[in-house]
Amino acid sequence: MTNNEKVIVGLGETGLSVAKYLVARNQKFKIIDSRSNPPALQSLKQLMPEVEVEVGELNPKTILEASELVVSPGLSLKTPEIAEAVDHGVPITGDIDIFSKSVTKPIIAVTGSNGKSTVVAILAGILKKAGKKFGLGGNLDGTNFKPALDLLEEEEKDFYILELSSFQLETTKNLGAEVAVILNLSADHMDRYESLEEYHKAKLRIFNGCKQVVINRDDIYSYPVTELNVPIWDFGFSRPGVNGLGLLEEEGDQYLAFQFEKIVSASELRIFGQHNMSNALAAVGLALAIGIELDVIRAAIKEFKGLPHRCEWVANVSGVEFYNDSKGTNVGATMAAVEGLGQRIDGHIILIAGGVGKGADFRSLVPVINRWGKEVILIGQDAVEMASNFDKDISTYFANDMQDAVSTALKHATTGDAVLLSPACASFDMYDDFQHRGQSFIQSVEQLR
Ligand code: UMA
Ligand code: ADP
Repeated sequence: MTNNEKVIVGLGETGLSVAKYLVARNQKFKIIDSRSNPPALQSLKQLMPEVEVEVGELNPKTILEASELVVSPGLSLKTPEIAEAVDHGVPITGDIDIFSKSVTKPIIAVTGSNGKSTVVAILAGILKKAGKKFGLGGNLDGTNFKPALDLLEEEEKDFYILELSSFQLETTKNLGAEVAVILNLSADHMDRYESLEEYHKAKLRIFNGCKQVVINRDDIYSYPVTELNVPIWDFGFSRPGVNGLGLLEEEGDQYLAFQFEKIVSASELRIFGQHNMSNALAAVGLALAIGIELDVIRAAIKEFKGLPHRCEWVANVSGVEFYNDSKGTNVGATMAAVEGLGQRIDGHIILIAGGVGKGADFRSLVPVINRWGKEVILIGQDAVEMASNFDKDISTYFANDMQDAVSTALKHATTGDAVLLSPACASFDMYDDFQHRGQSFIQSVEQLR
């Protein structure tokens, strides 16, 4: 028996954006959140005081009687109350699903374990240079942040760039993107998914109904698993072929290239590391797919300076460089950051890592630490668990807090070494979010001077 009312599950940023969207369309709904004081409660009370809200638990009755559940990305569909509703045939949707049904302009959709924000930011720079009107939203953070549905309340755009998490894709049925990409896949969120396959399956939903695909030649997980009869663009580190982006070597220099045409030399990029070359190539592929001229792309790529908290240079203290990669929240990200920085410096890396491990297998970090690292300083909830995965010959220290970690790192460094914060973990045991953690690192480094 339904009460013919939609129920928004979750009153965070997403829940609030869905509420605004439904109110603007005169639709009746309720909101429910298991937290007693969900983050967007005050905003909701101010903006839409008439909306009925239940907090403190997910009342099964409310959920089972819903005409449809609009589930926020932070909640797994396996949450018992939601799973029960699914079993009873209550329809499930999410903000991106709603967005895809309302939008009338092309979507450029980006997912992957790492590099999403960097790629959408490069693409945004390209579209800006091309004079296009675009909305940028989805799973972003900080100043770039806008839940997707909020974009529909703005003036009309030529394109929508969406950064999408696997969580958002779980509730998205037929995105119908103009072009979609899975940048790469490595283990993340293993506290939510039973296996890498389950996580991959969520990501693959990005291709549903898409008109063009960009694939990463170097990552088999980026390929659609079902035959899609649509144009394919590919990127990777090898020489590019037809419709391909890749690297060309010429007289000792390396160039990012489209087919046989050089775009920029690697040394002209302001972002470093192989992973960022991969990100730049992916962004070029997406831009070409929507018909942007190569000259515009070239100019924008050269200007992109990188986002804060992603392999960001902080300071040089007594000949030691400090880098903030607080957004390195999984093992794959930290591997890329260590490798990228290791290739750039003469000395070795002292890595500051740790936090909430999300069920990750930290053994994969060992080879890059052995190759580029000097020692590891661990902080946070899963520090001991992380250390138990490392070889005995990796010097490991435990620090009480960020200040302790940073000063210990400096003590152990010599000129030419670099200290890198790239935690391979989520931050919420010690901080509000990764920006807060990055700021704490920056402040701790400043106190060394
Ligand atoms: N929660 C409850 N009870 C509820 C509802 C939520 O405990 O009833 C918890 C969730 O388990 C989660 C937290 O509250 O731990 C936030 O969940 P939410 O769905 O309310 O989150 P939003 O505020 O709507 O933010 C979400 C994304 N967050 C997540 O998916 C966890 C934001 O991505 C995104 O910017 C925003 O929607 C708008 O699209 C952030 C993120 O951390 C950056 N994403 C993860 C990542 O990048 O690794 C996926
Ligand atoms: P996301 O939005 O997917 O989290 P970001 O662009 O914010 O990705 O980058 C987060 C971190 O992931 C970076 O700080 C870096 O450590 C790592 N990273 C970025 N791009 C890649 C990539 N293409 N492959 C592997 N790791 C990457």
